[in-house]
Amino acid sequence: MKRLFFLVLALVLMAPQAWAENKKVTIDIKDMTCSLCVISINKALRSTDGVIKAKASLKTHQAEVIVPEGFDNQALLTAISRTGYSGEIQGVVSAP
Ligand SMILES: [Cu+2]
Repeated sequence: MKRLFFLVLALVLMAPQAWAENKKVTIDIKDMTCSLCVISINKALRSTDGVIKAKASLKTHQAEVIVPEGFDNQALLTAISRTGYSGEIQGVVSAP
């Protein structure tokens, strides 16, 4: 009986990690001016460890990046600045 209790406890404690949600980070990138900028920013974001999906848009001058819930958003800004652009986190929402 005691063993069962610990098993249930372990499952309950581990569940949030197992079903961890992703988040969508929207980043303002004001100095993005042409489709080449979009390509290099996409490339930089997509090659960043942990990034699930990334899409920069010239129309909105923003990039939307899907990363795991616990991901350090700063890594995205670092990747962007390495390509010569400057990004600013505009918002973070949870994503399915
Ligand atoms: Cu450009």
